Order: sequence, then C-alpha cells, then structure tokens
Amino acid sequence: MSDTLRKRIAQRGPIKTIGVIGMGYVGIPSAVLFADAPCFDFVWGFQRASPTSGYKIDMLNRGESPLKGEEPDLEPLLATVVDAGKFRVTPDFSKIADVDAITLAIQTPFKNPADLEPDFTALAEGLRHVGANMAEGTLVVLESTITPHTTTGMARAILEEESGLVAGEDFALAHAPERVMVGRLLQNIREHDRIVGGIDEASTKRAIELYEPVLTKGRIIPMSATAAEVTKTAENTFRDLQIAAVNQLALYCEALGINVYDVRAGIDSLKGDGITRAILWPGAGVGGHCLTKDTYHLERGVKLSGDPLDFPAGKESLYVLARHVNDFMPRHMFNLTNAALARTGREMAGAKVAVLGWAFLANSDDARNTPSEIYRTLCMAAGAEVAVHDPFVREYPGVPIEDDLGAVLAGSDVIAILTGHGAYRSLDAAQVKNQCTYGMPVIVDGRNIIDPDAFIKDGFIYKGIGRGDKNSHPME
Ligand code: SAJ
Repeated sequence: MSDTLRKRIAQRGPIKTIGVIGMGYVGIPSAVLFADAPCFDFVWGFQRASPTSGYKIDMLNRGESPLKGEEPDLEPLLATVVDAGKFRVTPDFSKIADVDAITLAIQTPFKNPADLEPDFTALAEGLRHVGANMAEGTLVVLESTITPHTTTGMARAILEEESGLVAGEDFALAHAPERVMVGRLLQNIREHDRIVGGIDEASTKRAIELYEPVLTKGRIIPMSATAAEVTKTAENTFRDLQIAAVNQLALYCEALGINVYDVRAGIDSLKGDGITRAILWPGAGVGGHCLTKDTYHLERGVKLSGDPLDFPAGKESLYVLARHVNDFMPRHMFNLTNAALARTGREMAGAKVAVLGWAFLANSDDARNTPSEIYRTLCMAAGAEVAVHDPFVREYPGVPIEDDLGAVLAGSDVIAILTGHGAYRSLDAAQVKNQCTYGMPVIVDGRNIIDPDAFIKDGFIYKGIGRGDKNSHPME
C-alpha cells in the first residue's frame, strides 16, 4: 500500500464532499443517497449542458426527477436533499476541484453489436473532466459497466495524463459497478451487496468509506479493480448462459415432441444440500442493455489482457455460443410461424402478422435491444404486413406501436406473442378468433402465456417455444 497516498488521504480527512458525473438512472439515485447520508456534507451532480440532456440540470435543481417510470421514494428524497442544500447539479466541471470523491456513472453502449467495440467516448470525456480538475488525494470511482482492465488501463491513463498526478500515489482509483434495475433504483443501491475494487489497498479502503454509509441490507465485497470489472460483466454473462441453457433445452424438447415445462419442473425438483440447478425460463429471446453486451465486455477484456488463454483451439467461448443461442430465438419464432402457416398451405408473403409485445421485459416499457425487432424484420423481409401492440411502449424509432389490441388483432393471419406482458394472459381464444381473418389463424407463443388447448379447440394453429407436445397438434 502506498504511503504517499495514505498520507494524502489522511491530510484530506474523511470524505465530506462528493461529485457524481452522469445524471442518469445510476447517477441520480447514487447522488441522492450520498446527499442523504448524514456523514457527507454536500454532493455535486455533474451534467453536460447538451441539447439532449441539459434540461436535467434545472429539473433536478427544482427537486424533480427526469427519470421515466415509477421510482419509489426517489423524487421525495431528491426534493429533500435539494431543499436541504445538500445536492446541486451543475454543468461546471471545475467544481470537481472541491470534492473529496468523484464517481462516474456514464453509459457504455456498444457502437454496434457487430464489431463488439464498446463506445467509451462519453466515459473518456468524463474522465478528462476529472483529470483536468481534481486535486491531490481525491478518490475516483468508475460505476459504469466496463471491459476488464479499463480501470487500470484507459481510465488510469487519461486521469494521469490530464492531471499530471499518479494513481495510487496522488489519488485513489477504484471500480464499484452499479447493479440497479429500473423501478428499484434506491432499493437496489441500498440492499444489493456492493462490489468495491481499488487499484490498490488504499484505494479500496477509501472507496469502502464512500459506499458503506449508503448501504442498508447490502454489504461491501472488496476486491481488486479488475476482479470487480470481471464480477460485473460475468454476473450478467452467467445469467445469459443460464437462459441459453434452457432455450437450448426448449429446442430439444420441440424436436423430441415433449413439453419443456414438464422437464423444467422435473429438473427444478432436484433439491438438497449443495444441489442447485437454477433453471430459468425459455423464451422468444434476450433483450435489454445488460445481457446483450456484458458477455462481449468480458470476452474483450480477456482478449485485451495479453496473457495467453488456454482454451480449445478454434472454438468459440461457451459464453459467446450462449449469446448466439439467445439471439437465435426470435428467428426460431419466425421459423415456428412459417411452419404453422405451411400447415394450411399458406406462407409469410401477404400474411398479416400481429406482434404482441415490443418491450424486452414483461410489464415494462423498456424496449432496448428488443427481440421483437428481429422477429418483425424477418417477417417483413418475407413479405408479411406486421402490426405491433404493446401496453407500455408508446414509441420506437421507425416502428408504429398501437395500444389498441383489437386494432392490431383485426384481420390477422398470425398472432405472435413476443413479450410476456400480463395483459396477454387474458386473451380469450373465441374472441380473438372472431377478430382474425377467416379460416385457421396461427398463434405462436414465445413466452408460455396462453393455454394451447384453448386456442387449438377454437380452431387456431398453435406453436409454442418448447412445446413439442403441442406443436404438431391435430387440426380441429
Ligand atoms: N429472459 C428470459 N428468460 C429468463 C429471464 C430473462 O428469456 O428466465 C429474458 C427477458 O425476457 C429479457 C432478457 O432475458 O428479454 C433480460 O432479462 P433480465 O431479467 O435479465 O433483465 P435485465 O436485462 O434488465 O437484467 C438486469 C441485470 N441487472 C443489472 O445488470 C444491474 C441482471 O444482472 C439482473 O439479474 C436482472 O436485471 C434481474 O434479475 O432483474
């Protein structure tokens, strides 16, 4: 542990003033909870006065949250800390000179999934602001999801270059990845365990001092900065892998003519000390901005590490293969649709397809990287006319989305359930049949939402992911 850094931190004393860069769904709750902690005196929120996000500055300083959707307790707590003069948002990054600790909660999307290159532009800009303004003895923490070795690599280099200071000597540097879910932001920060990884022991210790006061049920899990980066990317990689495992099983069950949900229940029944299967749910695909990219952060980190990886030559990693399985599921929905139409000699060209569900997550309005988009594109490329319904998502670039289910179902040849919204559980087979065209409409269930027998009885051609027991049902 560096004596110099320890001395500089001792000279500075306990953390009292904090800065948070990035007033988004991670930065805002994080800043509000720091401001609410009695042991801290003041929090600066830093937000670029950009055309798209600059409006947040005045809004937050009025105690109003710019975040969409329900966030229990966030706005009242925001108003409290603003009224108490403990939190203020500014575009003036020179105020970083006044803080004891600065966190960066900045989005790290992929430029495009094809090249798996993350876009660190905004994060690098934030790091340059910190480097250019921070004083000796400051703690810098990256909260964004980043490729392993970013903290000790790119981030350290930019901070040292801009400040002329040395990480681990003149300032502390750590990674404390966010683990928040929209709708539960404050609760997640308070109650999830917090991974805290410094580039050295002194940095880890200083970062623990920053995060411990905001935890209620959660506890601190200290480790190195790189281990923290791998933990965050791997925890999502593992979830994606678990979903791929059950999606693969669903495809097998279809081929074997059995019901994957019977097999799932059977597997899940194996319990006992030290026994776990943690089997998840098959579905029409994996969307969102976590599981669709964090595997590639992990893979890139290993590739960039430079140390040789001992792995079967020429084989894709298990994790990337899992991504391919999950990304195949919307195409599998398309294949099931074609197979169903073919049972009555019809094809996709000229068919009217009703897509039920645009959000990537059931009962949410979040449509980032939605599998529904892949399915819609495949259907349209095959000549189908596609209408989209979603009870929560109101707009999406280039895609008209209806909230009137009857209007979307009217005249449909195909009904495809892509998202497991609760509203679809009450679909009445006879009522839906009346709204479709003549003959035998097709229904393809991507989320195990409807009862196959009810729809088959009412003259539908049914296909369901994992439903090998029903996918070749006799035609009524
Ligand atoms: N999905 C399945 N089958 C499942 C579970 C999910 O097909 O059994 C699909 C969903 O339909 C969705 C996608 O996977 O399209 C992702 O679903 P998700 O429940 O993983 O939701 P995310 O992407 O918002 O994941 C977040 C992550 N949280 C953070 O990164 C902080 C993840 O680590 C959490 O485990 C997850 O929320 C959660 O459990 O809520």
